[in-house]
Amino acid sequence: MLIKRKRGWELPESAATPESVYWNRRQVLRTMGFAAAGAALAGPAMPTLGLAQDDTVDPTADLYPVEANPLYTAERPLTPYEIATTYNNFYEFGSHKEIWRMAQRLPIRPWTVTFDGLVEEEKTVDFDTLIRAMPLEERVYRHRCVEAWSMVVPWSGFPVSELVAYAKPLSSARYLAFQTFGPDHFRANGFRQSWYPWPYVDGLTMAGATNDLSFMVTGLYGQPVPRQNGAPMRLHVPWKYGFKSVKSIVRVSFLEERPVGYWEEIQGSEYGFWANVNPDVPHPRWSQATERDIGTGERIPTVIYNGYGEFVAHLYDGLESEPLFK
Ligand SMILES: Nc1nc2c(c(=O)[nH]1)N[C@H]1C(S)=C(S)[C@@H](COP(=O)(O)O)O[C@H]1N2
Ligand SMILES: [Mo]
Repeated sequence: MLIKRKRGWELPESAATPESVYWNRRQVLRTMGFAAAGAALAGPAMPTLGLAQDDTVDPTADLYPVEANPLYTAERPLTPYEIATTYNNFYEFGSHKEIWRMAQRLPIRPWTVTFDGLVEEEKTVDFDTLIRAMPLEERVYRHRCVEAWSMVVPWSGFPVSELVAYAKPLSSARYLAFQTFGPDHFRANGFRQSWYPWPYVDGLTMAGATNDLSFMVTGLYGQPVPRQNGAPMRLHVPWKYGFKSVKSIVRVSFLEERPVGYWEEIQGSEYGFWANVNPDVPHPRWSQATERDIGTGERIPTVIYNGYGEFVAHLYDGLESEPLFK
């Protein structure tokens, strides 16, 4: 039984919600005829930022907060909630840093996840069923984007190895591909860029996916993960650049051949399948030697494998001939 504790970063709703969403919600409630909208907004059961669109209670909200795993902490301060949930990359919604507004329109229920390819039996499961079969915990991970910014976030979720066990892959499976929703699910704004290879996809080796660090995220800051951060379920692979951390996953495929990721397809010359966070391999247009912490604004040195080398460096032994860090 997990004990619900009040956490330092559990801000009151009004403090944690960007002002425009907050006021917009008040507007909605007023339109609906809630005279005591102000009082209702202050209540503890109010939906989170991720539910600004429909104002329904997330059916998994009762699962949070989850117990923190003391193995995964960061020496840097946590990035404030309002920054981590408003400074995002989610190209389906556009390429600017304000996509969090657009993302509020993404329908996240019903949501199913399909397991296919080299598995004992292909299956499609409802997300709310899947999450209740998984052992949830919280991990503080650093998150480093190719664009040379980073943040530190308390993510909730479960090890990807648990998802792999649930999917029952065949021994012939060597790679996994994680796929985001496509235009058939929701016509996001960025889909207008029809020349891009939608849906967004990226992959890992079986060894990478079952490494202790690989984490399937369903929540952050003790709440269900907001849409702009990849609701209802996204990957987080902390030793790799953020582009591996596929958001809003609808399909997990087990493959014999290495999948080609969305970014690799668009610009393979920049960072490919094997790329890890590495200060010594610059982007063609900028250095990766340092990064800006978006919470503190400080510029800090970038560390190989984002500082997680003790967990993952061995994954790359003997792979010297692969274009590892490119
Ligand atoms: N479907 C999808 N997943 C995605 C992206 C995207 O554009 N679409 N961007 C990636 C990149 S480049 C980064 S840095 C992280 C950003 O995650 P965050 O917004 O939660 O910080 O999501 C990754 N996952
Ligand atoms: Mo990124």
